[in-house]
Amino acid sequence: MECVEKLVQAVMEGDDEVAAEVAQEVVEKGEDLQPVVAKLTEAMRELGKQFETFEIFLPEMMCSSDAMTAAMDVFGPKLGASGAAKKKGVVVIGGAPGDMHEIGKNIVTTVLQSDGYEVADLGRDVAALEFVKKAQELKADIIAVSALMTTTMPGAKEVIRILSEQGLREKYKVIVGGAPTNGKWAKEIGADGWAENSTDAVTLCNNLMGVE
Ligand code: B12
Repeated sequence: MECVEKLVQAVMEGDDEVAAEVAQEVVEKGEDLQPVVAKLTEAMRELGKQFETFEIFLPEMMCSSDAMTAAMDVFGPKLGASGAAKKKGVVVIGGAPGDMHEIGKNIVTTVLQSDGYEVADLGRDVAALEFVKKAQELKADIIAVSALMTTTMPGAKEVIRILSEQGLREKYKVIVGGAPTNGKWAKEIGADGWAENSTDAVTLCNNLMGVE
């Protein structure tokens, strides 16, 4: 348990080298990684609050982002390895156009992969048309758009508009998420679902795919 706390501390302090090292220790100790990821997510949320109340500033936030990414890079393959053997579905995920935030999207990606989904992560600031093109190329089941700013939320609506315009809307389930979003907005823009966090994102995808 002690090394999990050390890991949370490394992320809070923004030390990516220590975060990577301790994440490796956590893996070697055979810890259940899902609750560890949940704790790190909680820590990032706490940092988010501190950022908003000017207790910490951009450089600190960026260091913590790097430390979180370093830990998730170590966990990613391990979470995948412990995941379901059978592919549950194909998800194309990305950050909304103009949105450079990626931590939450990366967590959702990793957790979906660990639950048996094939996930194509298009990265951040993804053009709406790119989501559609990739979904067609990969014969995806779900398109997932992550928006962290009120100004980038319309990007998700644009993805849905393009799908409708191209007569493809029925082919894909579209899900949305990110701190400023909510279920009401998701309904308003005609999305198939919204989830508050990575655990709920898995439940949402399972429900949409009709799997457990
Ligand atoms: C970290 C951070 C950054 C980092 C991003 C680093 C990175 N590599 O991602 C840096 C410092 C670079 C940054 C930059 C900026 N940021 Co910033 N940032 C944040 C902060 C503090 C935390 C976001 C975060 O990582 N949270 C932790 C993760 C784990 O949570 P999450 O992202 O919400 O994800 C979870 C859920 O939402 C959900 N989820 C996420 N995506 C999806 C997708 C789907 C499909 C589903 C189902 C679920 C889901 O699951 C995730 C895991 O549980 C937020 C504040 C906040 N409270 O959100 C501001 C915030 C988002 N940033 C903001 C702003 C304005 C900016 C900047 C313009 C600069 C600035 N003035 O601060 C630039 C934007 C550049 C751009 N064009 O995008 C504003 C946005 C305001 C708005 N208009 O809505 C916020 C709200 C802060 C604020 N109050 O001012 N930021």
